[in-house]
Amino acid sequence: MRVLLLQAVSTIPGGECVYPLGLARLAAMLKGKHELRGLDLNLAPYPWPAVIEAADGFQPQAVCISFRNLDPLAGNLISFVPPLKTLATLLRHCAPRARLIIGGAGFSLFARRLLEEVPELDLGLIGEAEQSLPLLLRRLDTPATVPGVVLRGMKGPAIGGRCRALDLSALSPPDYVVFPPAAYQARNSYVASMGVEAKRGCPRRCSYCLYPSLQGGGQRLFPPGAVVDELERLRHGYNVNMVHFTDPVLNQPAAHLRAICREIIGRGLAIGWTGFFREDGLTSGDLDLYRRAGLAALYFSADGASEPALKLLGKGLTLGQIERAAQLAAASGVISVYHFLVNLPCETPNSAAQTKRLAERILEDHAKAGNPAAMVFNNLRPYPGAPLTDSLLAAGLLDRRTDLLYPVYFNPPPFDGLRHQLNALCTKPEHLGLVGGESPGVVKCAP
Ligand code: B12
Repeated sequence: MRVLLLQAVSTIPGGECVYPLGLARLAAMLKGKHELRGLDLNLAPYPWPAVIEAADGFQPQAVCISFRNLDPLAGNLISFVPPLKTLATLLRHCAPRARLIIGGAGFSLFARRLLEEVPELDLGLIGEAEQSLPLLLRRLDTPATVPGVVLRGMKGPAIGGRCRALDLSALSPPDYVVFPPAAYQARNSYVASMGVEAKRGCPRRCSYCLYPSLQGGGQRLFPPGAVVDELERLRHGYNVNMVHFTDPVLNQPAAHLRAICREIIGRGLAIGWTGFFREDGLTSGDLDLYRRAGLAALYFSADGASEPALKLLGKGLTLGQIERAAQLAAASGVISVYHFLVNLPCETPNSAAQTKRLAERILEDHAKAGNPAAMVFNNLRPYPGAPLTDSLLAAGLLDRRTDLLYPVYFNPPPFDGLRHQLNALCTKPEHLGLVGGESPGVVKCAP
């Protein structure tokens, strides 16, 4: 079968571009059995003519659309659902006989709703699709028998998570032929465009986060040797020198990341990498090992920046642990980026003061070390099914009529300006290490 793998619009024009790792994983499972073609609308200068060209030139029998992002977050109010509708309408017109199949994280979060919203789509698959998509392509006449399939009008929860978590040892490494990595190199100024998986799933139950429903509630680890094989393949086969580990939390379990680092060092592999780290359990010894293995930037996402916020979000972290991790990160010399959510429903003058104090301490520790910190403050984007969203609805703090498919942020007065006040803190010259000490020269937050 001729199968077009299509990455839907997932970034704003000129925005950071991420390699379509999900589709590369699916391509690896489909190659040899189907004729494959790839199209990433985020690379095409004019996406719609590129869709028409692919439909006319390739005449796909199935189009597999990866709908990764619903919206760009970070306070943006635009939605990627309208371009998805345009895409589906265009495909229906140019490839009338092709089956339009949708999947990806954005789809899995709103599966049934998106099928209603975009009637041109035929069906969708929630969750990891390495096994279900090949099966679906064999059973297009009896799709209801495929695990994870979502058909229009089907009853059941809109949120994913009902799929059995895959056995990772049954997966083939990503295919880099359909989407050549070269097209993604050197495009971004902030994020490493190539992603590598060291694990899937998250055992934490943070009240605002749906990662466990997307990838499962336990951690499934790729063997360290296989992870480093992948890094090696990217480095030597595709000249990739920087990757981002896509794990929800990279440094837990700690022994797994340590084993990966030792393997990188043992093989003498020179590749930079970034990832999201938990603050608890971070040690200077581990940071030193990570740095020697190529760690280029530490991303933290404690999200809560006051004791009440950490408790409300269910982070299982204390302010002390966050400060301690920040001191270690500052001293390590590694670029560090801290993400926080502010003006949560527990915000009071006291919690806002705690947040400001924490931010100042982190900035000061970093400035003193000559390693300026980058801090990102956002507001909560509630998702249906998250326990925190349910409690906001129950308390009447979120109107039940609010359509959560489109970007909505919880940011009521009187702390609705807090995010901006805190963001301004980070650009003070002394916090950038530009006055009162040795200038670090370059002020840049990520590779
Ligand atoms: C790692 C990650 C990042 C990294 C990516 C680094 C890199 N170079 O790859 C960074 C930190 C840079 C990042 C940035 C962003 N991200 Co992000 N990211 C993730 C994360 C944690 C994992 C994604 C991943 O690569 N998984 C591994 C691959 C293999 O899985 P996958 O893509 O999901 O594909 C599988 C399935 O979805 C399915 N599938 C995929 N496509 C298709 C297609 C079909 C037809 C089918 C049947 C199945 C299918 O099968 C695949 C194989 O199993 C997810 C959350 C999560 N746990 O999923 C958020 C997530 C996808 N990101 C999200 C968002 C919003 C963003 C940003 C907009 C945030 C921002 N403001 O910067 C940007 C956008 C970047 C971009 N241009 O796309 C949201 C999307 C939902 C939403 N609200 O829109 C998520 C779900 C997190 C969240 N907040 O809930 N992200």
